[in-house]
Amino acid sequence: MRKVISNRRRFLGQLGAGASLLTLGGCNAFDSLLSTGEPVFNFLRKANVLTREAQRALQGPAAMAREYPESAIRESQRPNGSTDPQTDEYLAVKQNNFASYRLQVTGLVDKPLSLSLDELRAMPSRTQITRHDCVEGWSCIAKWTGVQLSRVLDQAAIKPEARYVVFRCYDPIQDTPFEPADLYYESIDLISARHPQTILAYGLNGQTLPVANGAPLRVRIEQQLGYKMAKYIRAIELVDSFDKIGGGNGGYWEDRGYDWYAGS
Ligand SMILES: Nc1nc2c(c(=O)[nH]1)N[C@H]1C(S)=C(S)[C@@H](COP(=O)(O)O)O[C@H]1N2
Ligand SMILES: [Mo]
Repeated sequence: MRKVISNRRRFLGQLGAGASLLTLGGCNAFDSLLSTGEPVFNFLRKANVLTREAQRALQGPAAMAREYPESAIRESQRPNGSTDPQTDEYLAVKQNNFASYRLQVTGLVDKPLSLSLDELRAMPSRTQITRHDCVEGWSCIAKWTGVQLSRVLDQAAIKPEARYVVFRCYDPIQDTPFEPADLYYESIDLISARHPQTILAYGLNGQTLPVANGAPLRVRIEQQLGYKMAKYIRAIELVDSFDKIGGGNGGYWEDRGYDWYAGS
């Protein structure tokens, strides 16, 4: 199963090495591909989807994602998607370093929670240096600190019928042509949710998580692609189906054609 991943990485590496104009620096590895030609990008994406399917079949969602040494962090995490939400609700909680922020944990739970950042920070933390892969064709290695989602789920005492965790975010993506302009949301199953590397992150590279990267709280789901890792999390909802949420496909980008299980 390691082989599948390393093959993909080798493939990406060769692609980079072959294109002499590329600067293979951390987060920006495939920028020039994106700007020079759609066909290359589409080719890359198809290859990505193929290996993703193979990985899902062979590796499964329970394996640990690779963790890196500090020396692998070469630049700051490249902000992508929403980077500065402007909704009234977000601007209100953003004041005073998110002092009024509360993470709501609702739905199929016996003990609904409303957790402040201090309460989240007081729980046992996990720090991991991992590689973020975006479907747009760039990767970035960064150090993330947060609380394991499983600990929050345990505190909320989720009901046996709960099957998925839905992340509700503060931000709409305004610059897409889709209607209605839904707020960003994502969902994962309980296997991904209880994975030891699935954390609700409030720290990035030793600092407080910046607004551009999802402050005050974003999820890290290290076996999956960037778009699964919801930023600006307002609430976590336990559900038995996501049929009636958004477009019914389990996430903002899934409603626009992306895979729900996005193995990286
Ligand atoms: N709420 C929210 N979460 C989001 C997005 C977004 O636009 N809004 N973009 C996704 C995508 S496509 C990626 S690659 C990562 C980017 O995370 P970063 O800005 O920390 O690099 O966030 C994901 N989570
Ligand atoms: Mo992404």
